[in-house]
Amino acid sequence: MAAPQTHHRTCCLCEALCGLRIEHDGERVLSIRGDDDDPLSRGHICPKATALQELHEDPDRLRAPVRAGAEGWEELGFSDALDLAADRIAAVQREHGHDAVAMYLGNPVAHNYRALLGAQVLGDTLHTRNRFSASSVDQVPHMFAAWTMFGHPLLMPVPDLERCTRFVVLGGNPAVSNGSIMTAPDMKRRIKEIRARGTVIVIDPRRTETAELADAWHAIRPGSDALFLLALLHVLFDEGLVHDAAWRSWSRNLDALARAAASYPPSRVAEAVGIPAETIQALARDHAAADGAVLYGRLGVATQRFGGLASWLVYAVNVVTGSLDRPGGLMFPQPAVDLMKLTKLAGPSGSWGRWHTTKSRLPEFNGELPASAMAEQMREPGKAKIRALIVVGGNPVLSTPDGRGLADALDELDFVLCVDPWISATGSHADLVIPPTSHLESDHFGIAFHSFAVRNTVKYAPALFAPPDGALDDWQILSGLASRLARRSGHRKARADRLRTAGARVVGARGLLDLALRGGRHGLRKPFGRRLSLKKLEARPSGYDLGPLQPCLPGRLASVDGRVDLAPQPLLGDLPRLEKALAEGEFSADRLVLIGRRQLRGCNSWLHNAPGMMAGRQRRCTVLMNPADAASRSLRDGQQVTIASRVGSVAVPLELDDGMMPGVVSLPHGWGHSETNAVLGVARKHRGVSINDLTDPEHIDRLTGNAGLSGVPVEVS
Ligand SMILES: Nc1nc2c(c(=O)[nH]1)N[C@H]1C(S)=C(S)[C@@H](COP(=O)(O)OP(=O)(O)OC[C@H]3O[C@@H](n4cnc5c(=O)[nH]c(N)nc54)[C@H](O)[C@@H]3O)O[C@H]1N2
Ligand SMILES: Nc1nc2c(c(=O)[nH]1)N[C@H]1C(S)=C(S)[C@@H](COP(=O)(O)OP(=O)(O)OC[C@H]3O[C@@H](n4cnc5c(=O)[nH]c(N)nc54)[C@H](O)[C@@H]3O)O[C@H]1N2
Ligand code: SF4
Ligand SMILES: [Mo]
Repeated sequence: MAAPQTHHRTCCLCEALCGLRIEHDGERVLSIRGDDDDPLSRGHICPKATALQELHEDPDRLRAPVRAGAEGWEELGFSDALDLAADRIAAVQREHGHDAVAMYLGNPVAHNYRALLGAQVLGDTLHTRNRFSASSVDQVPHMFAAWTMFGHPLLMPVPDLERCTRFVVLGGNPAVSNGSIMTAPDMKRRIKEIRARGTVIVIDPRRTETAELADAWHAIRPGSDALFLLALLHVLFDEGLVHDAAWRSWSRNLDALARAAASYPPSRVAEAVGIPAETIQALARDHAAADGAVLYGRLGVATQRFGGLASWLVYAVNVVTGSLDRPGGLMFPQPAVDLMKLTKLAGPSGSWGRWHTTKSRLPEFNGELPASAMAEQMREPGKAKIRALIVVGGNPVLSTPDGRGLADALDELDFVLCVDPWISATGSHADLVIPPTSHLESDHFGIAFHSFAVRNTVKYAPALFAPPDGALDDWQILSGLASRLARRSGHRKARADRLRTAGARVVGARGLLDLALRGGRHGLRKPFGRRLSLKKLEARPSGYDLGPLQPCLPGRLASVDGRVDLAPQPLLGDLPRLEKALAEGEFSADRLVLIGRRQLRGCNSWLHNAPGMMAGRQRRCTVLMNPADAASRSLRDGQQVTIASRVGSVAVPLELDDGMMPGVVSLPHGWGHSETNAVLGVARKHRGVSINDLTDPEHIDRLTGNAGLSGVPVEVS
């Protein structure tokens, strides 16, 4: 055995970007620890980091492409697999047009710069309007608000956790998720530090792990956040708590915002929201009085029927309380590789409603259609009918509404390709699965998440192990497929496609990253001398600290007039839909509704095959219910119950939990590893059920197209 060596890297399993020190002998990982010298994570890791070793060694991880044959999965070479995929996709596009081929990008794509750049090249070459991603079961409403208010969908501000004194968390559980659209490793320590300076408050239908660490928890009725926020604004305006400050000079439409809030006194919404009017009043007053208050809204705020409205109002509250762009408030990171600037180079920033889904008429946003409508687009006849699908690092059968319906629709398609290291529930329905190299066999740069980090830092890690001979990484697979398609293409832009894909392959993912670093905003600044480059980053394996977040408005705004729009027209136009829901009793406490939850030893649908993540005897896929709701239905703790929605039903064990708001039940997402052809030996033993066999494609934020995963009406028996 060779002498142990240390490799520095960044964990790619969640948004926290923790620095790792991996001891290895050149062939095998010996241990994985936190990197004390990493300027962002300062030594922190969570139990998931060690899964990187298990994922690398997992015998179920594919080392070669497989195709579905009469006798089950058959291995083939990478080059043959890419040729096969290109032939089948080109044939479908030739016969039925470019929209007949759809692409879905999953969450790991954002964690893998090679996949992100490769997917961009492939997407451009497909010329299809049927583009989808996990964004529309996640943060599209925040992007919509950022686009309409600040001018760019990626201009999403983050809480300045290092300096705030009052941190109010609406619909996020960072103690478990490790933070989202807020790259902030070691949330438990950060919460303690904020409490030592001030206050942490959680507003959530469940008394979450984060709520347990906070000063106060308020239960809120799922889907009612927009009403709550309007009432909060009502108090701020009504009691003269909106002061004159710098933000007035770079914002507009304050009057329209005040007019919108005027119709929502706390007394009017308290019952629907489930929070007493006096509490809403006190929350508004305390927020306005604190020096360094920040309101942070996340997944629970986005994945609901009024996610667009709620995301807008979260940002609006921060502006009118003087918190936007202020130390201790909600601030804009200034990363070394500025995604916003890069996407601006590629074309206009943001778009909405340029085309729609065939039957439900849901709008395109930022070049993508809602993932909730994928099955619909496969079934509905017409020019935009999907006949083939490419899934890159995604598992929509488990992660999008009515996953069962989607699985059935996949079986009707002419061709399904998954680019994935495993044969997942979605891969189970594929004709071809092409695996990229393991995470430890590729280099890493946090291209997406430095843009949302609570401190500006920059770091690059080379591959730990050399990939096996002939293996391809995500970039090589996706750009290789793109160049084959360009050669077979009959599109009027085929020549340009051939040039573009050839150019991209010559420069390579690493070369593109180097160019982006050299051209980035920190390119001419210290501490790395004149110009930042990959070479300089490689020489500093724990990365560079670029300092705390800095005020940067109005300069960083991307809106046409250089101002923040406090009351964007599309959002004002969505208020009648909220009014209608309120009038129709959508938020009534008599209706039992479903929400989701995350678990520490999981990563959406794909960490359940790592034995260390599944250790322990505790059942994890259970439905949580308030004891009072169980008593009124004569249900007992531990009993197997059936949960039914408009879309489907599942059977799971019941777990009583007085931390659940009455009228709300919670299931974790990412479970349900029962698809026949999936190859996941460990996960299958624990299977569980998929929450998305209950979530409803029609329970949606029609404004932004984001899935309404929270607040789905259900019955439990
Ligand atoms: N009901 C409900 N549904 C939800 C959620 C919820 O809270 N409740 N959360 C939503 C959210 S926030 C998200 S982001 C989505 C996630 O939805 P998806 O992205 O569709 O699903 P994942 O479970 O992340 O699946 C990722 C797949 O990528 C593969 N993979 C892992 N690493 C790589 C890699 O480096 N390269 C490639 N090519 N593949 C890789 C994995 O094997 C796995 O099959 O789920 C959403 N769905
Ligand atoms: N361990 C682990 N970490 C993860 C992941 C994982 O699967 N496992 N997934 C990663 C991904 S892809 C993402 S996007 C992030 C998400 O990270 P977070 O945004 O922190 O998401 P969740 O932990 O799902 O927390 C959402 C909270 O919203 C609450 N909620 C539900 N409905 C409503 C509502 O209507 N209103 C309000 N106010 N609250 C509501 C839920 O009870 C829950 O506590 O986590 C990432 N980190
Ligand atoms: S918190 Fe996230 S980035 Fe850090 S070790 Fe855990 S999974 Fe990895
Ligand atoms: Mo996500």
